Amino acid sequence: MKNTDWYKDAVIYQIYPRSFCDSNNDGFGDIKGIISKLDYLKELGVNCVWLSPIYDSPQQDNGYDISDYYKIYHRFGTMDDFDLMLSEMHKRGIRLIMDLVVNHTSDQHHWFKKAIADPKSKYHDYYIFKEGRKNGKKPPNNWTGFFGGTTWEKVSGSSEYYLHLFTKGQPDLNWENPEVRKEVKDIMTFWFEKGVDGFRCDVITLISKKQDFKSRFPTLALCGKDAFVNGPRLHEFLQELNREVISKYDVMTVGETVFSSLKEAKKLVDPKRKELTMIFNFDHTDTDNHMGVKYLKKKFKVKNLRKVVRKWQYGLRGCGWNSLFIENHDQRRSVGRFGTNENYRKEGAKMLATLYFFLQGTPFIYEGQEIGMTNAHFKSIDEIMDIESHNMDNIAKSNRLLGMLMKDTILEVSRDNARTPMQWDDSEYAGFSKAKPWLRITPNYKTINVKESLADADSIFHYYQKLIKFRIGNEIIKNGTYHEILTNYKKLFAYQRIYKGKELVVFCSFYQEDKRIKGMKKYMTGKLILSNYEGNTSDILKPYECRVYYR
Ligand code: ISL
Repeated sequence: MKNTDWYKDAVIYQIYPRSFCDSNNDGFGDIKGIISKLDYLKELGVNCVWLSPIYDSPQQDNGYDISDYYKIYHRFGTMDDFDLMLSEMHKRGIRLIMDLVVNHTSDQHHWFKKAIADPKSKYHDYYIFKEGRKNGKKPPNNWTGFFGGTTWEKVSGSSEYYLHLFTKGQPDLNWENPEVRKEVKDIMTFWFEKGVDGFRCDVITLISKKQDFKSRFPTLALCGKDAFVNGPRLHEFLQELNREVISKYDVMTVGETVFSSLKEAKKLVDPKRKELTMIFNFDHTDTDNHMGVKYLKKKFKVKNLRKVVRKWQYGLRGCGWNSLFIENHDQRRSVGRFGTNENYRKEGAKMLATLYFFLQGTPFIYEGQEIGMTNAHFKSIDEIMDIESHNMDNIAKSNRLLGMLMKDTILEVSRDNARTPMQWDDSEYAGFSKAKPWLRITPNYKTINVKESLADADSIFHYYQKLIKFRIGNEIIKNGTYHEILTNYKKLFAYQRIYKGKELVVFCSFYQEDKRIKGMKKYMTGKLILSNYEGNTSDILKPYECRVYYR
């Protein structure tokens, strides 16, 4: 079937399965738990789900280390559970996007086990093995990976090392090998044949590597980046997947593209080039750090956010489609982030939601975002499970300078902030489970939970419900041009979307006090369709106020 552009009217809800809902009370979320909450998602109004990996895995990186692409991890359930979930979603008009993690596998995948057991087997060339320097005493080069430290692990009893850009339990696949690409195409076909509606492609811009494997000039983080990000055959590989598999189904793909410039992104999502439908860029989530390194925190400024939104709204207009998000399973929560303040949780959450929902692109909502879940406020590394945080903690402990730079930051920016169990109600374990969960619940679950949100007409949940309803099928949001207005205010983000003589005007205040906005009145003609403070119609915006006018 030909690709259609249903994705332009999609609102996608991301589920992190181990933290969503636990049906069998083992402290770990599962597929049956997800099925039990589909009516909740329907009520919220989303029409698509992105499911983080549910495949068989030793779970070193919570499923982003896959040991069998054709099997469901037993704690999530069975393939029958999966089939039921998919049909129950489709029954409700909810599509499903799976996570495709094919830059690397788990070291427990049978390909890798065979590659190690017999260097002469064909599977040896499925991965990237290189001779170490100094007769195997030193790694093949000085590259460093995403979770800190060398990207090479020595094969015991051999002078060879294998490449892993993430943990050593995640060996990188060798995409130069056509058999590897054939395996990936088979995996995609298997899931598409089941009726899955697309893939979120994990770190897809890392799949092609420069083949010199030489040391690079040493850098603090990600040394060798130029060799493994946006490699020379990236577009060729994606076009091959598209031509041979993706184009045969009515599906969408969203590539996770770490360090993708706009120029690169345009190539990835230009429909004429037939690669990906859209990508996740991280420019906006990097507005509060230096050089894309979240441990190097920087003061957030609205003008920097405006700048990156402008860059992508103008940049992809007419030649590609944006994805829009403020949270995911790798990012800390947005409440209290991006210039907002936990003391104004509801106001801030609604304001940020408004800011990104009226932009051009497909919005994603991460589980719990719709009820304004907060960061976990970890007190010690012992409360954290994420392997990345532990790796960083070890690095910080072994290096005084880094230790000082990263002091306190690890707890604050840990990915586990977003991974605490979903807060369904105020019962013990927040209605997520009846058993102690795999990661501790955020203590505020007694007041911040779904039950409370559903009962409160003014809740963040109900606000998202309105936003979603308003935006699905709205031609101005889908097609309108983007124009910033009133940019002389440091803590105001205001813009118009214009289409066929109609317009939406969006005001988002990041001021923590009342602020008169001179020049606002002229945009306030027309109908006030949405706001987070009922009854305010003056040109004085209240703390974190947002308003949308239609005229
Ligand atoms: O989370 C990050 C930093 O804290 C990112 O650098 C992240 O590692 C990067 O965006 C890649 O993320 C994806 O691939 C990883 C996995 O751990 C992440 O959960 C996934 O989203 C390796 O598969």
